Parts: sequence; structure tokens; C-alpha cells
Amino acid sequence: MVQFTTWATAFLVGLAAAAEYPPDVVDKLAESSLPKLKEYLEKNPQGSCTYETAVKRREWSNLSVQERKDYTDAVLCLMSKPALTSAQAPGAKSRFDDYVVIHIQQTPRNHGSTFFLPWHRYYVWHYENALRTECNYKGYQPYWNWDRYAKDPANSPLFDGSEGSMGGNGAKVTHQGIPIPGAPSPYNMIPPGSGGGCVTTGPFKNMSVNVGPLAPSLQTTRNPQSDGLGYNPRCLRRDVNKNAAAVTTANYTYDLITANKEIYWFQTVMEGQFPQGKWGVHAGGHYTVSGDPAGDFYVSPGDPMFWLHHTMIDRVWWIWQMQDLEKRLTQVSMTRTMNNFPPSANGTLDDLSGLGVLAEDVKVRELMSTMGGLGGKFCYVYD
Ligand SMILES: *[C@@H]1O[C@H](CO)[C@@H](O)[C@H](O)[C@H]1NC(C)=O
Ligand SMILES: *[C@@H]1O[C@H](CO)[C@@H](O)[C@H](O)[C@H]1NC(C)=O
Ligand SMILES: *[C@@H]1O[C@H](CO)[C@@H](O)[C@H](O)[C@H]1NC(C)=O
Ligand SMILES: *[C@@H]1O[C@H](CO)[C@@H](O)[C@H](O)[C@H]1NC(C)=O
Ligand SMILES: [Cu+2]
Repeated sequence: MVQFTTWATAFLVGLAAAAEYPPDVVDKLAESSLPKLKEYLEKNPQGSCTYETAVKRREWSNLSVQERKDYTDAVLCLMSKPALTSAQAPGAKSRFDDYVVIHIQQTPRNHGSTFFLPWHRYYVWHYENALRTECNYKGYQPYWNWDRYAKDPANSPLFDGSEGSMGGNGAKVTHQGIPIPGAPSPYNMIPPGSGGGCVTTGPFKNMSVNVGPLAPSLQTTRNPQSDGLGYNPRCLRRDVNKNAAAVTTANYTYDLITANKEIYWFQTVMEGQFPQGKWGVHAGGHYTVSGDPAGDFYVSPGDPMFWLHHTMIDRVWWIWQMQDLEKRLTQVSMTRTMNNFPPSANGTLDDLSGLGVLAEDVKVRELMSTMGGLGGKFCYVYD
């Protein structure tokens, strides 16, 4: 009887979850695009990477609580392993920090440029691989389907502070909100969320943020080095913000994918058009977490939530690519510098993209396909 009750409860909890997050318009688009991917792969075989062998990256709520803990345990493990970048960054204390250092060093090259999407694809894949090979993680990198939690992110399975969450919101702290430079009023300030202080619940309540800040959106202690790479230990702070999350609902993502046929516009709308008062899903997701370091353009990967957000960014690009694989697997645009400042040449598939001391430079061409990219090491789809 006890066993039956337990089983029945698990079943009902499963049903409740399914009822809570029915597939949204983007999920349906992804699902209905898979035949195009299969057809493309039949015409263009990718060696050992087939639709059947591809691994599946799953949505956070689709993982069991145990699977989520396995993931956050692996992240904590990465935070306990010695850094490889301490010679160049005295603040880097762990393998987790290495990734933050590389992002800080390469921020101007990899945002608002040709490299934005391909470089972040490489970056997330490399982190996932580190969790698996260095921390014995058996799963794959989960993603954050923004729409599922946009109405009330602070009380969602991401941020509710339970053991199966990515850690809680920060303690309540009064602040003015998040300034959005270059946007007209009222879009130049995202009203504050419900936190702002240290995260005190969930798996990351004890973590130390070691490097940065460089471009803080909340007041925080200064880094001893002007490049942000010195040692500046402090708590993880968040201001989980539904005002930012409001621009990440599925209708925005669906429009982004379907209304922009050229990579230039897809990427531009995704990264935000601040002068037009449009924050875009990329900034919207970052500022849903907000705080320190998540609200810092350079240091944001120092909040473990970054990785679920950028995995969703990668998924959205993947869905966009599936709409016209022949064309979109080779389409890049923009120049080699952020917002073309300082002015530079248009980037191409032959340009190099790398992860500093963590991973060799490869041609952008190698980072375009999740199915067979990076010499076949990329072989994944999204569930
Ligand atoms: C993921 O979960 C949602 C509901 O939470 C459900 O509708 C969907 O079928 C699940 N997807 C998979 C592939 O398990
Ligand atoms: C946080 O640190 C305290 C004191 O060092 C320790 O007792 C506790 O187990 C840690 N909690 C987590 C979730 O790591
Ligand atoms: C998405 O829906 C919200 C709420 O209904 C609405 O305010 C917003 O304008 C919509 N955005 C797009 C791009 O359709
Ligand atoms: C760079 O790209 C832009 C827009 O895609 C295009 O109009 C321009 O001609 C390109 N410049 C060069 C030098 O190829
Ligand atoms: Cu980034």
C-alpha cells in the first residue's frame, strides 16, 4: 500500500508537471521542424553523427530532481577543481572560474559580431564536456525554456531555492533597477525585481564569485585589477526579475525565429535593439537572473544560470537553422568587432574562434552545425 501510494504520487506529480507546461509555440515549431533535419541528414550524411546517435539536451523541468542535482553537483565539482588560467588571472580559483575568465577576455569579440552565435555554441559545448569528463556528469547540458517561467520566475523550478533548483533568488535589497544604456525612456530602466542580495538557498548558496565585476548592473565591491581578473571573493547575488522575463515569452521567440530570414536580423533582434526600446530575448534572459555577476555583460558566466540561458540561445539558433538548413548552416554576418567598433571587416566562415588556453582556435565553419560540427564532436539535438 505504501508502495502503491508512492507510485501513485509520482505519477500524479508527473501529470501535474505535464499539465503545467504544455508545449508552447516554439516547442511545436521545433518538433515540426525535425523532419527537415532528418531529410537534410539523409542527403548530407555526417559520418557517425546521425539523428539516432545525436544526444539530447533537455529542458530543466523535464529533468527529475535527481538529474538536476546530478547537474548542479557537477557544477559544484568544477568549482572545486584547480584553475588553469591563474597565471593570466590571479582571481581564478577553479575550473569554473576559467570559463568566466575566457568570457571576460573575449567579450568584445564575441558579442554584436560574427562570432556571437558560433562562439557561444563552442563555449557551452566545452563547458558541458568539462562537466562530463572532469566531473563524472552523465547527462547533457540542460536548457531554460524562458516561456515556462516568465510569469513568475522567482517561484519556478529554476529559482525556488529547493535542492532541485539552480539556487534561489537573492535576499530583498532596495535598488533602482537595471539601466539599459542607449534605450529611450521608459525602456532605459528595467524596474527592479524581488531580490538583489545574496543567494542563501539551494545548491549555490555557498559559492564564491571570484572575478569581476567589470560592468556591474548592481553596486558591488571593486576588483583589485582594472581588467576584472583579480581576486574579489563575494557572494552570488540575484535579483530575479519578471519585468525582464516579460520579453522572453514564446511569442517573442516565435516571432524572432519566423520573421527574420537573414542571419543579420535574426541575430540583431535576438541581441536586442536598444535604441528602439527592444531588449530582446538575449538581454531579457540575462536580466531575468540579474544581480552580480549575472547582470554584468563581461562576468555573467560566473552565475551558473548563464549556462542554461545560453543553451536556450543555442537552441533558438538551432530551430532557426532548421527552417532552411541548406542556407542557414553557412550563414554568418556582421563584422569582427562588437557593433563594428572599432570598424572591422565582415567576418567569414574561415575566421578563427577559440577559447583561449581552454581550447584551440577553429574555423567558424566548424561551429555552425550541432550535427557534425567540430570534426564530429558536436552531435546533439534539443528535446
Ligand atoms: C517535457 O515536459 C513537458 C511538460 O512539463 C511535456 O509536455 C513534454 O512532453 C516533455 N518532453 C519530453 C520530451 O519528455
Ligand atoms: C555551506 O557551507 C557550510 C559551512 O561551511 C556547510 O556546513 C554547508 O554544508 C554548505 N552547504 C552547501 C550546500 O554546500
Ligand atoms: C507577446 O505577448 C505579450 C503579452 O500578451 C504582448 O504584450 C507582446 O506585445 C507580444 N509580443 C510579440 C512580439 O508579439
Ligand atoms: C559586409 O556585409 C554587409 C552586410 O551584410 C554588406 O552590405 C557589405 O557589402 C559587406 N562588405 C564587404 C566589404 O564585403
Ligand atoms: Cu556572452
